[in-house]
Amino acid sequence: MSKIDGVMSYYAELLNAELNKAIIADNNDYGILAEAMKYSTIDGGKRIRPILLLEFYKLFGGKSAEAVKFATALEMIHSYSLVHDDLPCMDNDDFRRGKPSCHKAYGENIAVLTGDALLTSAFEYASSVTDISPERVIKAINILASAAGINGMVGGQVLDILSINLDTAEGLKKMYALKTGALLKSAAMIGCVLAGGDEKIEHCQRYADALGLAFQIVDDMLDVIGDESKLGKPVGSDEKNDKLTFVSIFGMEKAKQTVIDLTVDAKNCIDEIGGNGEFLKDFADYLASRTF
Ligand code: GRG
Repeated sequence: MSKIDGVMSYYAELLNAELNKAIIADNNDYGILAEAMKYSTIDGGKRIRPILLLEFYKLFGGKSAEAVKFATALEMIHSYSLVHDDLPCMDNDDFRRGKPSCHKAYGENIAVLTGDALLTSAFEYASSVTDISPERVIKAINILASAAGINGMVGGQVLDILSINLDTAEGLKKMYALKTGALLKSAAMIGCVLAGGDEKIEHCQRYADALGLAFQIVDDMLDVIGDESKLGKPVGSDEKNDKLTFVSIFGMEKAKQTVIDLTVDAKNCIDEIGGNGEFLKDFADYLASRTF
């Protein structure tokens, strides 16, 4: 196993254990909801956002084991977005993370409620941190809420589903920055503020902006050249849905080169921060060359 695979499987275990703690139904009458929430979060996904959060926290000298609650909350919000995005009224996808999507397994009504409960429980879990200063926790919660809401992921989803200004490169990048980038950026920023590294927050934002755009371009590339069995979802959906993507606008070669350039920029930010950021640099390379 490569070093990066080892680190990722460590985080995967950690997140599975934390999600089990975070998702609890006090009453068995609605235990089905907890089951659907766990189905949609545990044992799946690359855990990119929690990894970024915890690695930035470490980079800035954070010591509290409770930071993992924020990492878990972030993953719950990300998972809620996937559950809702797969619904028939959105992308109508039957598979997610290699298994039937939540509404296929539990029905549409429970899938809507699963997303709702993941979103709200995420804030309950993050705000239960006790050994990080309340000022830092409030700041982090504000970053998380703002990244997830109208001026972040949900706003980006609206630009996407209503195809608002997606026929220009600028419009497309704006949609990516909100829909995909905002949550990734919040991971770096939350890690930074929880550890008290605020004076370097702009470097964290720049790293995450570059990484987020590269991540989305790779996603577009994989929709053309990816392997369905590795991705755990069908490929070719952008073309099928007549969606403009970075690849359809600029072509595959320019897309590849842009990912390389963005990755170099992300790694430069880590050098500018200083300290031991080797993992975050390796992670940028890893995400740029991902095949799933
Ligand atoms: C429906 C509120 C709402 C928002 C939807 C983020 C989003 C907005 C939808 C997700 C669908 C999607 C394909 C978005 C592009 C970003 C992306 C590639 C998400 C998948 O993230 P990964 O690769 O997923 O980190 P895993 O499964 O590894 O966690």
